[in-house]
Amino acid sequence: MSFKSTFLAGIATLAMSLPALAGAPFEIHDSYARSSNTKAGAAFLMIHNHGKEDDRLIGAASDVAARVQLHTHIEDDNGVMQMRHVEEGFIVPADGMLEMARGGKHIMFMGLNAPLEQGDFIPVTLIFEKAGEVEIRIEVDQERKASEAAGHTHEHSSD
Ligand SMILES: [Cu+2]
Repeated sequence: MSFKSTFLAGIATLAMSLPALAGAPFEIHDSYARSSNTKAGAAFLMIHNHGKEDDRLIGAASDVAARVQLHTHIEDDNGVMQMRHVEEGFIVPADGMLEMARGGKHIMFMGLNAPLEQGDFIPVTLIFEKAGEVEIRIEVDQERKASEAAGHTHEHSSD
């Protein structure tokens, strides 16, 4: 077991010992998943934090793929968008939201155990620093246009 997977397992154990999630102050919408090929896919969603404290999405897990990571896109020196694993995760600000949309932050599935089928709901566990684990199901929607991903996004880099 690599250092990283040991570390993540530690986080998961810690998260499970936290109180019930019914009290998690999150509202999740506009979630969907898609695959670019038979080996890799990604999920996008908006997480609103109605709580009074910032939280942080520190990981995600799913049995649909061998590895699940939090990724973002950044532009390299040549203006090419590159995916980057973000180990520290993403802040979900109090009274604000974390936006994971095409061309930006996303949950990455690497090593899909089976191709993602249109209309399927895949189980994903979101792991938060404070709220612990939140289990959701994300619909596979290969046809979703990037612009529909976020009704209230402003600017969008190319997909
Ligand atoms: Cu990615």
